[in-house]
Amino acid sequence: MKKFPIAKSRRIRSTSFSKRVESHGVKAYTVYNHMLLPTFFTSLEEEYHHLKQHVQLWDVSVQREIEISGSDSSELVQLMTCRDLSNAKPGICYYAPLVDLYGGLINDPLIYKLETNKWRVCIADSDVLLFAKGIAESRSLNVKIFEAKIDILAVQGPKSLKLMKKVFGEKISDLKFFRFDFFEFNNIKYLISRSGYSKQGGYEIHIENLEAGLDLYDHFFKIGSEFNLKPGAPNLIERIEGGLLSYGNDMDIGDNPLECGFDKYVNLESNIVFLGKENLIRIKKEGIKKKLMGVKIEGKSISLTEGKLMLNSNNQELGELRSAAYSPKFNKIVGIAMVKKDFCKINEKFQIKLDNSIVSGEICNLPII
Ligand code: THG
Repeated sequence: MKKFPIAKSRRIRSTSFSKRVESHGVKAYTVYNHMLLPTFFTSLEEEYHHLKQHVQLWDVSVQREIEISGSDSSELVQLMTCRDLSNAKPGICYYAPLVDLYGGLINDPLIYKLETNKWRVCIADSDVLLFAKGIAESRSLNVKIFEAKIDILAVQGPKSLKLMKKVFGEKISDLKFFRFDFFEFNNIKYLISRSGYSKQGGYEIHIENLEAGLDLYDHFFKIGSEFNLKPGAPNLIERIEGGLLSYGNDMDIGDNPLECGFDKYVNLESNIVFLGKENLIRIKKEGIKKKLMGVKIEGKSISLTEGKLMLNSNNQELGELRSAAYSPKFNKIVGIAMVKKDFCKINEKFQIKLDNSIVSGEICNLPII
């Protein structure tokens, strides 16, 4: 397949690490939140194996942080999400679906409460800044909303703790999954969360001093060879197997959080106020008509770049393939599909047309095990 380079411009923003990533040999970028996101350096498959055995450093600055502060900031953050944040505490990461008036998914960020009236919404790929500003204006809320000048490095993989200890000291061992705290390197303080877009474990370093961040990046590679540290990026194969959803790929504004399996983050019983609450209550009562499921498909390669790929059975469409990649673990294609409710059964068989030939597949759970 012919490949086309991305023409860079001011609209397609670089991160403070783009030059570093390029000197380390990035092979392809995608665009996410109007910004460059590396996709791989060697190959998806090589990096998949490396990520599961060693440790990687990722430039995930595209996970932009929308800062919301002011006396009405908690009200605004709660208005945007169906997850009950009324008891949210600083130091904890909250994965929270953002929904519109109709219950349609706007984004699926990690939300960090920094202090009583200061939040950071670390977003997936959609313009949450505009959504937040629209709500704040229409309700005359006393808030300040802006995209923070923060870039993020993720350290991911089974050796991430050992590497992080060498840089930030023994204290990092105390940090539990989905918690955040402040740690120092070279007299600079960093907010670090034990989180990241892989199932291999790791940390995300939120960098405000972008100059110092470059030194940190170089320091990692100076000391990382004993852990076989390599540059990397969110890995398509690993994240599909792990069931980590990708906004804009697996789900979008035409899907609601119940269809995406976010049930435990849809808190309809509590007395919180958020947009779309009435509609989500109705949707839950009526029952959803489709749901995100895992799929396994016979085949060695797949490309989702040209139009929709439908799952069929007996001349009936039973779902739409939203993400897919060849998995060396299963020696099959693995994917995430939005499947009509009647067909959301484990081992349910289907056919799919790939490259003009019809191949078979079956529905499975997420994560794919
Ligand atoms: N890290 C941070 N911000 C982000 C992402 C991230 N913002 C955009 C995007 N990624 C949001 N999407 C996800 C998807 C899954 C997870 C995090 C962000 C995730 N899920 C865990 C899981 O499914 O196993 C845990 C969920 C839970 O326990 O609540 O980690 O990667 N900062």
